[in-house]
Amino acid sequence: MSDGQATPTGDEVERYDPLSFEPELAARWHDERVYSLPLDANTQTDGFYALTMFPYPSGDLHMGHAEIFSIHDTLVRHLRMTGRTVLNPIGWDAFGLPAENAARNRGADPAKWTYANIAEQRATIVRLGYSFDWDRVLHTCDPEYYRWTQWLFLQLFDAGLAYRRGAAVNWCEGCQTVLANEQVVDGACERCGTVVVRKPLTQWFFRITDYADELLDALPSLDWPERVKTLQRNWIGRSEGAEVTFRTAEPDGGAAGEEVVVYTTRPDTLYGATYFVFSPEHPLVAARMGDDPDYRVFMDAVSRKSEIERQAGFDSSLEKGANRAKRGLRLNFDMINPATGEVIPAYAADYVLMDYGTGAIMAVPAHDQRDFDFARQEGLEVRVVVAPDDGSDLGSGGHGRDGATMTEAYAGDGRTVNSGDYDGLDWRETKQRITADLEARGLAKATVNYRLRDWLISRQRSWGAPIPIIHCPACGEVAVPEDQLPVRLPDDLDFQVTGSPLAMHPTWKHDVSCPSCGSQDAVRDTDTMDTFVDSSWYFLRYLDPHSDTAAWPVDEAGRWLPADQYTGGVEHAVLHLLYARFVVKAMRDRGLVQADEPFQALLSQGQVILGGASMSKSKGNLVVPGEVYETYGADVLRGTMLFASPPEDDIDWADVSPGGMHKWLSRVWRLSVEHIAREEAGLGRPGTDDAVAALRKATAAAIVGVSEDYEARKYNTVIAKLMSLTNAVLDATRGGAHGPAVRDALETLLTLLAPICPFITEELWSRLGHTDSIHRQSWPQADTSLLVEDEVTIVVQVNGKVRGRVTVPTGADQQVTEAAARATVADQLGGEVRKVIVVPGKLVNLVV
Ligand code: ANZ
Ligand code: ZN
Repeated sequence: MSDGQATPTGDEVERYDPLSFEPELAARWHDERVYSLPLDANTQTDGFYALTMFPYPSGDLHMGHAEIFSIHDTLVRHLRMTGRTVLNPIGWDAFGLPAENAARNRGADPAKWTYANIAEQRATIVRLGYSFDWDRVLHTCDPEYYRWTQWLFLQLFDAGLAYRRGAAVNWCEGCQTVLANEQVVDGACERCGTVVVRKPLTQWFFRITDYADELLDALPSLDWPERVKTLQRNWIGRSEGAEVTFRTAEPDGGAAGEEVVVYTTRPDTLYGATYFVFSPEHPLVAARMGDDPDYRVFMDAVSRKSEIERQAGFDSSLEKGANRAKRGLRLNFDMINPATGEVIPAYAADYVLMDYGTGAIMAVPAHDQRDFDFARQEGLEVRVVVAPDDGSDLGSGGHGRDGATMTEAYAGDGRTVNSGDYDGLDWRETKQRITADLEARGLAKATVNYRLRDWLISRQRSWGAPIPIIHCPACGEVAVPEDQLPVRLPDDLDFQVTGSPLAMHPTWKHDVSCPSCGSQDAVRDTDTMDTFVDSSWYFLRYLDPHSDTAAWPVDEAGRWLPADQYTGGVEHAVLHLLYARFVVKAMRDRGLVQADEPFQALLSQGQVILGGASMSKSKGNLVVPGEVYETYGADVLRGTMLFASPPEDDIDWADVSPGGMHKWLSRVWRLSVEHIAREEAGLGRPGTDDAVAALRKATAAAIVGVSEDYEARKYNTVIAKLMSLTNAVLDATRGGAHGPAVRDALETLLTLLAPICPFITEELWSRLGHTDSIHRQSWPQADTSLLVEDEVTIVVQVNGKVRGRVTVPTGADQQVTEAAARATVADQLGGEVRKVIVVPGKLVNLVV
């Protein structure tokens, strides 16, 4: 900025130095609990529940946190200024493996490690001015919290929604633990690199599949991004098909053979089923192949493949590739196709999963890519039974309908062929008829299947909420009585042991007797819960986070749920959101929540990347909020984040300019302090009428435009418009205006900017002489009369054809308008005007 280096009074203009006032304001807002919503305000009916995904406390905040919190806080501050009562809590998702790893690798105490990280993150959040309710802070690792996580488990247990069964799990020998699919990378443990194997283990599950239909059907009612809904829909994976009964072909030809049921979504392709595949774990495979050495070798190889790899083979939507080779074993018997009566070969192959459908399939290589790949690999027949409607040859390049020359499966629409009486029907019609015909013969049953599995919640780890169950030799699984909760973690765990420190603790699990029969032989369950259980209900706990009488206040849950707005990363689009939805529905069914859903609206912000790549410590391209803060302060960091893009888009830090944001805020600062100095010096001259009118109009226009953009959450254009208003103020002052219109414009600018840059606006607001906080001001209202244009342009037509345009004063009457129109086209009339049609403010049509 080139204008004036000194105030009108001759003093040096004070530079914008955010770090000279931000820390003090931040501390005050925090210490005075300015943004706390008292518990008795819970009863408010106009309440807005603004929820943001709570952070995991590993190290300090990263740029992703700064982005989400900046978006979220802007939303919240704007809502408050528009008069809403906002519940804006924060907490920490504080259980989990990293603390345990720190304990194992560096001898840290997991609790100390966790709370130290929380303290660091909290300090950063305070410094950055995020207006959370510091009275409602929770940490999921606090006994006062996990007591109720355990209570939640018991609710589900009591409802029959928590159960134990044996399941093949991803097992890491190195960490001695079960891994979630996401923790298996290229078949190895994400943390230690050990090859992951499948191992049967007794595990706790939550019966989320009971809610599969509802979880799916309610999606349209949610104001969520389509892509997130699609991810959930695919994860639930509902499909309609039929279970069809096949039989084993017995060598003597006479015996009836054993029944084996398959699940298929395409019963219409039954005539194209040229072979049969069992999951390797299918009981019939073991029964028939038991001692076969090839079978042993095969099973050994299969067990080394992780669930995730097998899913990849199973999921036809994933790209085809060399690593998708399917492992198969020809079995020592055949099957009979119930439609054709043909004897078809039976295989076991790892692309068929035991826990989906029935664990066995009819393979239709012409129309299923997985089967096609396997058929080509094994040299099996490919028989076309669906022909494209347009009569084109499959694979067009002259392949004909010959399965032998197809290069990939055909999964499109078409007519049924090679299928006896069904030939010529649309495949959907065939699907219905074949299903009905087989049903009539007792060979099929229409069924619905889901990809969704029950939620495996047990972890053989120790920095988590212990599962509140006691195993008694006489009574079985017995719930820990509620008044004995929490089942506390011992504080003398040895993290150097192999396996679960909790299970290896010498006394912990034995220090208990059966609550039901008193047996001293009872032991505690030594598993802890998946941390997704902790985060599946924290938004309920915020309603009264320190209560020791209830997990949450049921009445108030009725008022606050579903949360009006949830902001967070798309990485949680599936599991966390699905689990929270399930828990709310299950609790609703116990009368503990009224809502059907936890989160009505969802905003998934983009990622912060650098030069097109994701940031990471290992790549050495990590920008941390702390650095930006040290140089520029919190407002610049926040403003930069929001100016970079609309909230949903990624931010490439290589393209943004904290320097540019700093420059603009410096200009706002200078304009304000100069104005204040002028007023104090009695130099507040109004300026010319034109300058004043132009500035007042720019101010009103900014209020209208910016308010709309806030509602639409287009914070980047909010900032752009405020930059324009800043320029309008600058123009006015350069033109000699220094009076009330400038003050109004500056105060409006600051008020409109307050949700984004809370510090500079608060500081200047107080320097402008206000004693109350800018954040408690109500939202500015525009004087819209200033925005009415004083002239309008009218279209002039002759005989309905446009012949010219003319401007008339706004609100001009018919006569004036008509006269102006006639004058404009006088030389084009060429005759007497017979009729005049006037559409006020728009057009005049002269008919000659
Ligand atoms: C014959 C067929 C023909 C199939 C065709 C598909 C296309 P979705 O839609 O995901 O539910 N399938 C069934 N159980 C399976 C298992 N345990 N492991 C691997 N694959 C299995 O998938 C259903 C289809 O996946 C079923 O329909 C079956 O293949 C296969 F042109 O049967 B289909
Ligand atoms: Zn007992």
